[in-house]
Amino acid sequence: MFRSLQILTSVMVSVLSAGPLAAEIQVTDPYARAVPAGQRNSAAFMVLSNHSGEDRALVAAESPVAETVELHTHVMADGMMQMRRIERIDIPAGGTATLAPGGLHIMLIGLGQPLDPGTDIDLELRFDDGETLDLEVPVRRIEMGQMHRSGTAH
Ligand SMILES: [Cu+2]
Repeated sequence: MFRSLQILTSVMVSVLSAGPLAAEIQVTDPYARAVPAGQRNSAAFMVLSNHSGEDRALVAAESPVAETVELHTHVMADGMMQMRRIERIDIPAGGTATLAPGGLHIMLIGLGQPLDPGTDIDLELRFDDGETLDLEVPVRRIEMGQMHRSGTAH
């Protein structure tokens, strides 16, 4: 009897932390594409790392500089690279999601101001567990290379 009690008390109990889960999402190298005055759309990019043991997803974003912020990806359709709105960007447990020109991005639609290189914009990310993350995202000039000379794509 005494012996079994000893065994019981030595059992390791794993305590589930109820801490802020979004803190387990790390944002690396965020930036937004510089656009001149009069251009209505831009996009933001970053790497999202999930240090938690559960799959997470980015499900929404907001910014005071844009009327609408959407999550987008690029798909090949009819031989053309096209942007498509998506509901979520999955960040697997222990993994990353990379948002980059020509791929996944956060689309800033209806800009109320030019995005000048060297400035920052506020961007709020919302995750599937309801947590949010406030970012200050530097604006950078991005060469679109041979893909999009027009500067209209992201
Ligand atoms: Cu887009």
